[in-house]
Amino acid sequence: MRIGIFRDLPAPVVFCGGPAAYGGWRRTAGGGRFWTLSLTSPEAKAIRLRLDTVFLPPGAYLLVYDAKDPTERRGPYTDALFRTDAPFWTDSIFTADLMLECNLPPGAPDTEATLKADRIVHLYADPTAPWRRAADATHNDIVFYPAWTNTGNAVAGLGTVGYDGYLWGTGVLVSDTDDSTLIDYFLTANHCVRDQAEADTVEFYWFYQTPYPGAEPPAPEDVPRTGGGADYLAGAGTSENDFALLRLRSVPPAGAVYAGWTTEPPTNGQAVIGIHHPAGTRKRINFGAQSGGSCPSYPSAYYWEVTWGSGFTEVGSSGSPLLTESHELVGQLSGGFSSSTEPGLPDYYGRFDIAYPLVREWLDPDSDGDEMLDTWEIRYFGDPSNATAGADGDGDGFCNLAEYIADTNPTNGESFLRILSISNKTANVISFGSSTGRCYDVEFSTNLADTAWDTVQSNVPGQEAFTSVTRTNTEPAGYYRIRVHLP
Ligand SMILES: [Ca+2]
Ligand SMILES: [Ca+2]
Ligand SMILES: [Ca+2]
Repeated sequence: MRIGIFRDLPAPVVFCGGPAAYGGWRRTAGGGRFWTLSLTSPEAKAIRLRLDTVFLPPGAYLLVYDAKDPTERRGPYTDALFRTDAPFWTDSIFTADLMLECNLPPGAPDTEATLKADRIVHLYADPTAPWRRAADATHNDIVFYPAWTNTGNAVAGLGTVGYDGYLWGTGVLVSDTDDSTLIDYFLTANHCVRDQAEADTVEFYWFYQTPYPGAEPPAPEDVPRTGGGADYLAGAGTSENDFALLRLRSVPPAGAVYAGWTTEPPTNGQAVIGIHHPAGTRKRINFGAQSGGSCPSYPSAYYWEVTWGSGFTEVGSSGSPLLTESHELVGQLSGGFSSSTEPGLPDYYGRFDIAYPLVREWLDPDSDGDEMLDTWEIRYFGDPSNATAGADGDGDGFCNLAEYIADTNPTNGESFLRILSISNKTANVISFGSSTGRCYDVEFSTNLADTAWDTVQSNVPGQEAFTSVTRTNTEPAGYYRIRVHLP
């Protein structure tokens, strides 16, 4: 759903090495300098600004803020964020009067600051536009379905600078099967985020929902938002199952959760649930069934047809998750026909089981579930399911799973977790073979038969090749041992 349009600036603001024609440098109390640019887009609900070229000296940064309320600000944007091969879009500021500010630290030469701003996105303020329009009472507000509150907190509204303006959609954080990491994978429809250039611009709107029954729903500008864009990892267009898998570049707010998923196809007639932001409004929920039909305009092999018994979707719901009664994701909304007047017409969701082979390397990095990641099994055994956890093919006394945990080579009998040396001088320096992807605990005991050993140091990040830990008191004499674990 388009909720904003491009407006090119009457002339690009080019700012290269000096105050140019748009206002001079001013001094800050701290000895630095700053420069501001004021932009007005009448009737705008919000503005994003495209910076085509930016170079900033170390310590310099940009800010954008509401000219009428400077506390409404985003940034600082530093040089590390700007890329030479892609324009940078500032985060939305909900105002018609935007200020762009460039700050230089004391002593920084202004000849090193270069900036070109040439285009804005103007988000509609027209009250008849779908964005923030009056709530439609026939939608089911998720606040009245507490069993879905937690799963609903995986769902976010999505703002994307698309080819023809600012698009609104929905998407969902999805979990992966690797419990040792927490990575912010996000699934939406490909027609909401088509490629890396669009993913660079995405803003995620969290908890855009009625906080408790009877409460006023929040405005989109008042909910937590993550900017900074996303990495576009995988996707397929509408001629296939219309999905995009992203990885957020900024951490979502506390309280956001990760939806589980399944590749088990929902059977015809199986109950399914949709959670979405219809027409860019607050979060809603639908209840229906996988209805088994197909539509000529959707290649049926790639889509689930869904018919709602309660609720319906609208533009803006695109990309939203389809879930089973077990709260497991099975697809994402591409489009369809349900509406307020004809809620019983079907919708079409791209099938997650079809996307799975393309997203498995991120979401299911241990596809055979033996706790050894596919990448490791492929590296040493040539196939993601070739390693047998309990086998010890290289005969070093450590089974493959133990060698995986230690990140040692399971095909080399000389490679296994061990202490390399212990110095016995004024301090004991314990050196052991290690990997940068693992953490180590060093323990001490005077008696090998002890069940509880003293911790010398725990959670020591592994260095490349070997790591050393020092115990300063050398008395009493005793024994050391090393434990290894995933971070
Ligand atoms: Ca495995
Ligand atoms: Ca072994
Ligand atoms: Ca080995």
